Amino acid sequence: SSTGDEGAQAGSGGDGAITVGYSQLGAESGWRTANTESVKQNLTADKGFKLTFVDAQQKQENQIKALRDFVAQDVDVIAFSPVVETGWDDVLQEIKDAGIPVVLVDRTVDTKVSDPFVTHIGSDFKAEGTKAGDWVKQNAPDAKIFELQGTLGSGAQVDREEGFDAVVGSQVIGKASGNFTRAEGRTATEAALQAYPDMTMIFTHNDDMGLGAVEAIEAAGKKPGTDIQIVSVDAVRDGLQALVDKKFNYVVECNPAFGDQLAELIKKVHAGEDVPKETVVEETTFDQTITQAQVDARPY
Ligand code: GZL
Repeated sequence: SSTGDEGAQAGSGGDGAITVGYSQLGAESGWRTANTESVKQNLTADKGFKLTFVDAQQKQENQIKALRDFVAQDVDVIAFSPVVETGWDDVLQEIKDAGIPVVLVDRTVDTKVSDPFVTHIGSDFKAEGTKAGDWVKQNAPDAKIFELQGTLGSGAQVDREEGFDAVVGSQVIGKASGNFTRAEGRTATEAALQAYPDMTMIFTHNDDMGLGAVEAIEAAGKKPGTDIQIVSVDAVRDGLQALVDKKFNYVVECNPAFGDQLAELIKKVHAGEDVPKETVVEETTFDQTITQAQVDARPY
């Protein structure tokens, strides 16, 4: 738990290190892998941390168990990226009662617990949806769009859909979730190609599902990026390669590499210093003018 100066050593991993319990939601996508890398590269012993990192395989019950274990271990700070927005009230109250500060990472929570976390760092998912919608409005105003949604009930899915649909919702002819994975993106697209034969575009909530959609579109004898355009979010290297290969048409970046900013936030939270309620990470967009050299230079 957070300590005063007299307790600086107690409960802080003994050697003055800040003990951090980190509940990562899974390893479902290239984005998540890069995010985990960034967290592990920055919450290191030589930077003053003692990190307990637990992967939940996209199961909320696994996250709740990990969070309860962190309370039992009386870590100094808890950081977590919630797989979905709701269902956290009990465990967030237990963490609050234990006096352990929470740093919310990436995805968001919807809870009735008052003041459940000290600070959040992540993307503005609604802005990402809006950017995708704006491109479609400009470049494909007659597109008939199938929306390939992320994990239903996750902040990323809810807000990307809200942002996108606010701009071009009238062009959306169908929706289904691919749970942010390549395999489920492929099966959802196979079904959508049957259900919506007049679709001309897919808006996918992440690159991994979009790459699964490419496989389904090609298996159906159609050309991704031409017969069926693809607008995606994340901008991991495989997604940007699809852009160079003209299989994707537009990619909105979602930046996973904020481990350094997270480390600074956790240090301030542990020290009881003021931190902003929200840190929105920087991110841009990419279209087919991207070069192979730019893709090769991407760190993840
Ligand atoms: C967004 C993150 C999403 C990514 C997906 O910040 O939560 O989850 O867009 C990942 O690739 O699965």
